Amino acid sequence: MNSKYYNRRNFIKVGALGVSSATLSISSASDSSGSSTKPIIISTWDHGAMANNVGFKLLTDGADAIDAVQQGVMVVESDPKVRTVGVGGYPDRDGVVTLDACLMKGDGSCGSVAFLRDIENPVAVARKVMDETPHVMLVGAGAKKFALDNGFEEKELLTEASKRDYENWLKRTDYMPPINIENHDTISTLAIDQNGVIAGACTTSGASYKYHGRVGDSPIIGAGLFVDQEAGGACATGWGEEVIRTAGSAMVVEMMRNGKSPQEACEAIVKRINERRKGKEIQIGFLAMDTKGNFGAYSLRKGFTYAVKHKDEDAIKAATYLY
Ligand code: SD4
Repeated sequence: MNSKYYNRRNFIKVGALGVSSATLSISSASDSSGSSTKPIIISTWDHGAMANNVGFKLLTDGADAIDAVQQGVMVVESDPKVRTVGVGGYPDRDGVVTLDACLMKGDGSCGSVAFLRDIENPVAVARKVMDETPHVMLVGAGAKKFALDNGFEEKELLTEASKRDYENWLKRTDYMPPINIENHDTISTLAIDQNGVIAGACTTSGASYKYHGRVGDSPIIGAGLFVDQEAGGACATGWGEEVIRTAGSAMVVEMMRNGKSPQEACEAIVKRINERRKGKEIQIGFLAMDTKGNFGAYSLRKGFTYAVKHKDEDAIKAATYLY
């Protein structure tokens, strides 16, 4: 589906919007934010608070959820201090930063790019794919050409810090990607706007020191992200191969459609993944929200955090977990 034929709105520019460091509390996981909370925005990890600040301001100003999630995650993509997304992301094992991103609306319109090089904001390219093409996904050189043709500028994504880390990694490894609980931190965001429309976005530099050409779950609609206006949305972070194998986010949404709460659905998918692969060495986290704004989160291992923002709450929470 192509949103051009749906409710296409003008792209909202928020260049003047700063990212304030809101006072955030760490609290334990919450199953729910009450019945019918909107607007609301939730994002993976502590850096999700940056995305939430920008997205929530847009939502309260009346923006569409798809614009809020996109603009929110773009701030994280552009921040070189976030080493797992966009500029400054860890490179692959050949020293190249390659990015994966997608976004999706409750009506099924979606766009995605994968294995994209040299572009600061892959999620904005994914938005163009959604709005301007009859396709869902562009990858690699084709995605880059599409971006350049549409006015995106080429940018070196490998920062000095990432280059230094890569050179150190080369010295102490066998040129094999690490499989461990630290190898993650994708930003995935879900939002409901004032009209009750739900949307999500997901963007990452993927698993650090991955094989050149590897694509994770994050840009795959149904794996790293899935949103449905009737059932809700879900997104993932962590070792993407397991999320792809289980069609993770689509599965969570289907479980919600069949009556599970967001929290129960996140727990069920993580337990299913664990049954297949006793993955104590990996981390996987899911975040889900139903169309009333009830949300849940659960991870395989301790340590998964997520940020929540709505009129009554601005917090970073610790997800409950299996191990
Ligand atoms: C992936 N799910 O590429 C992503 C990893 C991640 O920050 O969360 N990266 O498998």
